Amino acid sequence: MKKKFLGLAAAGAMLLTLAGCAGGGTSAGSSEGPKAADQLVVGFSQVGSESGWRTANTTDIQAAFKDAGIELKFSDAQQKQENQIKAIRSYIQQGVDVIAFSPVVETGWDAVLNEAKAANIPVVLTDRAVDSADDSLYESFLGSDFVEEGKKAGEWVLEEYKDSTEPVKIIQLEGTTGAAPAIDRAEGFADAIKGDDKFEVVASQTGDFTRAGGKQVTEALLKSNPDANLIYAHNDDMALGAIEAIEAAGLKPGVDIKIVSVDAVKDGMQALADGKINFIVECSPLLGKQLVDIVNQINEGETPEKRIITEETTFTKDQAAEALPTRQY
Ligand code: GYE
Repeated sequence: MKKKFLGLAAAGAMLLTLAGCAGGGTSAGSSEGPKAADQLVVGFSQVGSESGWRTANTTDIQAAFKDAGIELKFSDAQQKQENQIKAIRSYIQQGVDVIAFSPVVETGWDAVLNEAKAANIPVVLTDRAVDSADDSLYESFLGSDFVEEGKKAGEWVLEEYKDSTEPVKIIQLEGTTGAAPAIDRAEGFADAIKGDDKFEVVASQTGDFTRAGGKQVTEALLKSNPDANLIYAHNDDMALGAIEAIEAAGLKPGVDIKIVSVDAVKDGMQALADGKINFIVECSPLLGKQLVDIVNQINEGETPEKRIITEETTFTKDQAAEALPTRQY
């Protein structure tokens, strides 16, 4: 099987030589000029399917490439960096025109990104950032400003408790350890509340951005912190898990324990409209169209913006009720 594949690859290389393309590379935006949309191939490595946000993000990206008539090779890494590295290596081997991926964690990408660079395949980061000193390893980073999201959550907390003189005990449900949105949402929130020492984060643990994780961590943390006033969840799914744990403990989510979260997916918005979550900071998963635009720019030999920040808002209970009927995700 393997031999046969190598044979085909060798035959392909010969054809390329005959066509006069050898040595120049065939990736999009190279000296041969732009390819037609139906000749373009993009390899996309998704984080996983850990949350409602992620599902919406996958659907949107797949639909956008279908609409554009561009082939999208898709792989789900099940929240494991090693799987993403494997997928990227496989896209390099297949000689796709552009590789896009949403890095599950920030660090540990330099080696594989250098391999893509050596193969002359441009890389686009979507949704999450990498922590690398060398920003020539990717063309563009498309996604939200997570520090800003954490700050908006913290500012809501400041306002909500502005008249209170009592201490405010906060449980933080962190996203996946080492992931850009977990690191940045914690940082933005901490920054917003640091000026007033009545706010105290009494416990902070990862729920891995999942509903089950949010439930389990909340169950445990409510036992060790029965006097907690507020939960700050790095995403709606963990907040929804927390609601289950709070109710199981005989308490009222949104009243006995307030909840602020990030994303604004439909289930989260419903819980907000129902008064079980108190405030949501939006994080849009609808990145497909912009990703297609970036791929087209690269194909045309243009330089895309290095950083494209998603526009987003925040929701109160009433705003959620109003937005729900037409909410896309
Ligand atoms: O907030 C969360 C998801 O990377 C912005 O990942 C994304 C986050 C999103 O699992 O729900």
